[in-house]
Amino acid sequence: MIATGQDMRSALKILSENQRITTVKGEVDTNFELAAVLAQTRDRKAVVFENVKGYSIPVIGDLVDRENFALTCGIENTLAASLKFINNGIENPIPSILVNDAPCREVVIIDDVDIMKHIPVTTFFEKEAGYYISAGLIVAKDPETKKRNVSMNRLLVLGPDKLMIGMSPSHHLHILLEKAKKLNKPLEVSISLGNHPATLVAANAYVDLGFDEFDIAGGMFNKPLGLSPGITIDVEVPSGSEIVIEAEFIPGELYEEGLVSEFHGMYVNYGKSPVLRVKAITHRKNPMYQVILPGRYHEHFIIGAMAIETTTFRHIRAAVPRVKEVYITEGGMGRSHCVVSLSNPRVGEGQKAAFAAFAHSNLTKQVTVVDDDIRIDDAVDVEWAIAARMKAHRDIFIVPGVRTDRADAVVENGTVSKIGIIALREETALPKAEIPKEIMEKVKKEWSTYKVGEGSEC
Ligand SMILES: Cc1cc2nc3c(=O)[nH]c(=O)nc-3n(C[C@H](O)[C@H](O)[C@H](O)COP(=O)(O)O)c2cc1C
Ligand SMILES: [Mn+2]
Repeated sequence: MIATGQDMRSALKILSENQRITTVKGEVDTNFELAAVLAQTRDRKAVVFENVKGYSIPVIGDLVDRENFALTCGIENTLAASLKFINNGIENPIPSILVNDAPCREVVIIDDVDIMKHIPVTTFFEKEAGYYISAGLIVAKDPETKKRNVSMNRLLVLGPDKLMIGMSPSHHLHILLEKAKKLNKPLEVSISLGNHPATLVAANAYVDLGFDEFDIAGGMFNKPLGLSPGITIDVEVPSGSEIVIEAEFIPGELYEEGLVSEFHGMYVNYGKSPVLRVKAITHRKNPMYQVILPGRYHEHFIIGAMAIETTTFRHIRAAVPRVKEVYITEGGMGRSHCVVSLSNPRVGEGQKAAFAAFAHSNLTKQVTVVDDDIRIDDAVDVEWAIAARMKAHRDIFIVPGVRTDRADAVVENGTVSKIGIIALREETALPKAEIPKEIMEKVKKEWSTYKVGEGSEC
């Protein structure tokens, strides 16, 4: 039996019960049209495309935003709650278990594999090379240690059983491929499509090589993630996956990708990338296909942002125990800009926290440090701290030439300049003008009795 509550279907059920799903009944084309609908929805509800031209499989988009994550993980929709929840998954990981009854194996296709025939793969941006699978969890095993690794990588369809896979040289999957090459061993990968928001965020956690990201998902669910063994390869996937592609790297084969969108919303050209040969496709009965609109769109940001802010929090905490919260902003595309709050920091701890954040994530290049009275996921509050507490000549520092990821928008020779903005209160700061705390609390508690704009919340 699949443990309940770990698959995309159970997440969709919760979203549906909470009116967090938009159903698109009209026919949409996989050629750009589906992407255009996702690009123009504004309420951040999950979108179910029921009528996809040429396919009988529905497509799910925009599964994850912060509210959807909170609902499907059973937590409050606050930064504090999500940090605590994801951090618990990393701090108390639970190893996955193999389960016998795997819905994702209900239908098995081995002999006539044809990706485009079985899966409604879409195109996204005009100048890209073609059809991309964007929501796949890539599962691989270290050829030396056999430890599992899970990540998300774009896959470009090259033929009925061929996919190109894009991966940053700094990521673990790339390291595993290099190891396999050295050992002259093939590297197998299972691609899991259609997953619970918690599993998607777990896959994006910046943890050490050898730390199985599925164990983080188990820690978040507080029960082991149920996995199903591969059919043609020795790599497992979540048993509740909607669709699974089993593949292996073709030794030495590379494909010139051309332009591809990045999280900053612009095209980049990364040159050649490795190619996979697909050995099997399996799926649930009546499967659904998940799409994440890549580029500069919110789901792409948020999945990464929620993972990165939690691991950044852990990294800062090791250096500055007074850290309260960490937020990765949407303006910074869920990657580049980070806001940190500290409780009663000592002199110089703001700078220390900024350096810890820079060091943790290649892509974090702006860190703003504020006190714990600031709501760091509120851009106006953060700007207030900068306006009211920062002295620019003293509190801004720039570190040029820091090694970064190739994906940064202004990367130069593999490096970027990082900026720290310390917007902390000085002891001599003007006192904050505040309404008495007990009256504020009383009004909050008795809010409904004031009949302020009937139905509004305080
Ligand atoms: C929707 C989405 C798509 C992504 N696509 C890629 C990609 O194509 N290439 C890549 O290197 N990283 C991509 N990432 C980021 C990695 O999955 C992420 O950094 C992960 O933590 C890397 O894991 P690893 O170091 O264990 O390989 C993507 C992230 C998201 C949320
Ligand atoms: Mn990893």
